[in-house]
Amino acid sequence: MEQFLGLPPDGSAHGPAIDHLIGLVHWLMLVLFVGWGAFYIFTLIRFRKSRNPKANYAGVKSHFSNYLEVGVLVIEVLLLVGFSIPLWSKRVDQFPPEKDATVVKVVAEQFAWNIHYPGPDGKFGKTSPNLIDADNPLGLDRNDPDAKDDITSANNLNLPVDKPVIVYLSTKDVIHSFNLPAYRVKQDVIPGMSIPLWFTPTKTTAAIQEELRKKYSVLDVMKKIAKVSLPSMTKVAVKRGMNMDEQMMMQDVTDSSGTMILAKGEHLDTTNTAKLADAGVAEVSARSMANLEKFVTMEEYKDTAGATLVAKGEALTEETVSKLMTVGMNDVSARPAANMDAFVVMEPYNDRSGSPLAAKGDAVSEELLNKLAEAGVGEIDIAPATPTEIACAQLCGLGHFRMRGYMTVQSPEEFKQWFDQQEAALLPQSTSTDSTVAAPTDSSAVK
Ligand SMILES: [Cu+2]
Repeated sequence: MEQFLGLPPDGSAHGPAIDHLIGLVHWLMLVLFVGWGAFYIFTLIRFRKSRNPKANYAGVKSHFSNYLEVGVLVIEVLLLVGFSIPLWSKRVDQFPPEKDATVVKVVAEQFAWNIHYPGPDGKFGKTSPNLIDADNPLGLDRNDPDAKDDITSANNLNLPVDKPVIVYLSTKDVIHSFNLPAYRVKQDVIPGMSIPLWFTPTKTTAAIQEELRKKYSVLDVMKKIAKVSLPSMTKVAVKRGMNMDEQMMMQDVTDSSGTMILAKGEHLDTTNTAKLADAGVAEVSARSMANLEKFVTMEEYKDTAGATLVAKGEALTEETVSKLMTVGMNDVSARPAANMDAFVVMEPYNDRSGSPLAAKGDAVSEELLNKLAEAGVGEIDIAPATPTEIACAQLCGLGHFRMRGYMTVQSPEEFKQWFDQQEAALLPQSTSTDSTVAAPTDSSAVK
């Protein structure tokens, strides 16, 4: 059952038990769905009007349905008491001792995850809401002796594999939900509370990425080649309040005194159609730009002097389309964009002469796909670029989709190396006046 549910790969010690329970619940639901569905169809046929012209007010006399309902109840109680509650109690009751675990605080905010490590002394430094600013989202008091060695990072959670992790969760604003799909962790984060959770990662991010490795056909992508006609110029009748956002103006419109009303390149959205209507303009020249940016070029296009105008593999954005029009192109050879940027190649690839095209871990960009096709590479091994991440499982505001953290589970050696690097980055802050090297690399790449 678990294989059919499309669950993400599982890299935690408690994960198999959770997946097993999810599987059992789905089995029960499947049996109920088929059972009740069959019963419903049976009653429709058995008690149809033509066979039962008169309603029977006495109804069913047998106790069969009662037994069935008690049976369902027994299974549900069994799932709850036998599987769910023991699993839950193990998560909240039996915390490992802090000295044997990686302890980290995670403070959520709209829309980021602030990570706080206690440093080698194992003590979290004091934090205060009064110290919170853009450079110090945690409000960490660096003057506190316990805070001197604390590591902070935004959206980057690094953990060593095969060692329990204790996370203390809190939030600065609204309710968020800390979700590590690949480690079967999900916990709501409530303002004003510090909620602990623990789990043991048993697989590194690299191992999970390897598990998700799959073949991807470059040939298939390249086969989708098509002739795309660049939009021709049309006369568009302007009506107030009309939204024709995909129409791009191909002329400047000025009033009688020469003041610009609407410039070439602007789009005919509701505001702009109103402007034109106000000025009494009834018709303009425009081109429809709808859906063109979903295509990428399959050839290089040059201007009359022979200089590259648009390179191979470029998206047909407004800019590229405008460029192509200046040299009078009407058709271009293009293919639908593959949108594979969230994937990386899992092996290095070379061209025919042996010089490298892509290293392991390079993003599967449109440019790379073109290069690979040119070099005759028909199939590549790919995997998601970030197979382990922190998601927010709570619709916490308009920027919710931006609330994405990266989680890297590493070997103990790799983790130690990362940890030491972070510590070394903290040192100059207290010993030298050079403040440019003070910030740990991770925390600067936020928001
Ligand atoms: Cu959130």
